[in-house]
Amino acid sequence: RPAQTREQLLCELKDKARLRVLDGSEQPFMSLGWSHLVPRVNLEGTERGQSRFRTCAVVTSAGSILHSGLGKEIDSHDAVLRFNAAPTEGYERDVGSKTTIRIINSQILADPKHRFNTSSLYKNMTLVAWDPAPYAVNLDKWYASPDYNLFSPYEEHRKHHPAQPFYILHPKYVWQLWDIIQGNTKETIQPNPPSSGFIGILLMMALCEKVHVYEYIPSLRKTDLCHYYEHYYDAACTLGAYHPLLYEKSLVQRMNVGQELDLKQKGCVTLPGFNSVNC
Ligand code: NCC
Repeated sequence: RPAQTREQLLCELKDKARLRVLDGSEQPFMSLGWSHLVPRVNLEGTERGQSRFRTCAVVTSAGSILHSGLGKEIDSHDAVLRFNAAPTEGYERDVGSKTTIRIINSQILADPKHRFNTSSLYKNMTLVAWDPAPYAVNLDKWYASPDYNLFSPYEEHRKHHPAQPFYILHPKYVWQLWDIIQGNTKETIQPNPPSSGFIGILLMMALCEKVHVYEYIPSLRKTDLCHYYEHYYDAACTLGAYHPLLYEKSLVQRMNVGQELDLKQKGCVTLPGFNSVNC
């Protein structure tokens, strides 16, 4: 049954969207020795019931963040999450300069054009990667043929930079988020995983007391410019084609506890972290 109120929705998410990363305890990763490969500290960083960060910012890559002047506000948060290859250099006034966590899809690891191993975009921060595995996840099959090969670059990177926290999201977590979106949407949504944006928002709700999301729901600056960092125009970047973006976004809008004016002027949605939700 779909959640009726904001409180019900938040409680459903808190209950079902439990953060899960590959930890080497399942096959084939167990035999591959991944329990020694993955970071020893867990992503949440603290005991249950305590948040790792107080206030957090999720900065989407949407073109509408250009000329927002939100940089200072974004950097004032304890932790800032960014996506894929989104840069800060040259855009500090609008997007800030702090990056605490970066979520990357498997294309970033697999496609040489992103220079994952050498680019400074992926250094000095926590990395969280994911790959669109099939819905009925079989980890052996997924390891043998991921959408984009993220496994060998991950293994390499862990060996060369063991001190950098770097995780791969469990595909069951990604599909669990899809189930929650479908369960709260009247229409039948496409059977493709949620966008990195939705995944990042839910991840931060597990890590922070309060989450401020910028330009996921577009402000009055709404534009067809896909990303703030490149000259490419496509309304599908904001509204969705492959990802169920429209449905993810309406779900996030239903969870907003912030002001209507913040949404219009800053494209800012405010969400309570799971530890701040009492069910
Ligand atoms: O474009 P992308 O996403 O990297 O953007 C990150 C997240 O920001 C939100 N967004 C972005 C643009 C926009 N106009 N409105 C938005 O709301 C979305 O929530 C989005 O998830 C992805 O989700 O991983 C995605 O990645 C790109 C691409 O792979 C990477 O940028 C690496 O080059 C995908 N584009 C293509 O595959 C061509 C995109 O579909 C989804």
